[in-house]
Amino acid sequence: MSFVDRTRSRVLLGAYLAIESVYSAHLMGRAGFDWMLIDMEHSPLSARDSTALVHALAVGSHGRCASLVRIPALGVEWVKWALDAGAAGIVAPMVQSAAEAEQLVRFARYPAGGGQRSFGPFNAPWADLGEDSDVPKYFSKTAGDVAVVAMIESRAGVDNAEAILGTPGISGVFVGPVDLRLSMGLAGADGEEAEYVAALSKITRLGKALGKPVGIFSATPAAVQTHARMGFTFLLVAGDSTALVHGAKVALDGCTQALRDVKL
Ligand code: 3PY
Ligand code: MG
Repeated sequence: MSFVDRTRSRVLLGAYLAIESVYSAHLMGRAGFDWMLIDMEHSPLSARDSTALVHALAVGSHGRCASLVRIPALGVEWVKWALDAGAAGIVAPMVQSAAEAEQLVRFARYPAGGGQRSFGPFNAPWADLGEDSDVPKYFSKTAGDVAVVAMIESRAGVDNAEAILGTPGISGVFVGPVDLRLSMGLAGADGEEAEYVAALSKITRLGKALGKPVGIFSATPAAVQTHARMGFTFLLVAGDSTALVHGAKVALDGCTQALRDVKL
């Protein structure tokens, strides 16, 4: 089932991968997340790294975790490498206008889907664990289902949200709350300021009206509840690097506390 179809039945929980390690992608794949953002925007992952991570996630999760590659910029080469890896979708940062959304669709969709994506998905079959996976199957059956997600994370993006989300070939939008708030002169990943809340409400309202999923980074369990109630259907709630720091700290703090009780 495509990523977009999966968002229709329940709220999907995801994490990001920032560590260029196949081993760590396997482990994160096994954790049970519905989807994973492979973050080329804010981690220096090469195209080769992200291709390996897409494949490792498929294996680690037994094909259950959808990989969405966040490309570093709206460049045709990034879109090609991400989709030709066999990713379930791409996420493009800082889309601010219908023209940028149309450009993204041109790069990401084959001509049958209204774009100009060039043929060459030779790595794509290895993200599909089916025994019959091969390049022709990817081209004829899978490629049309890839999620093409535009990030709205600026005031301009919010102003143009209807045109961005309504662009044919755009599957949905993902809100970057930190950048959006920065563009509003606000700090942090969440808040209840009127302009910010109105922006999120506008985006979820549009998603519902157009039948397209909207996602967001939810920094805390409380934010997960708020965002789910608002109508966001795919949430980014954790990451490999933060999980590593958190897990190490929990172990260290627990043992430090335990040692205090030992009389030597
Ligand atoms: C942001 O909050 O700006 C993001 O890009 C989160 O992924
Ligand atoms: Mg951002």
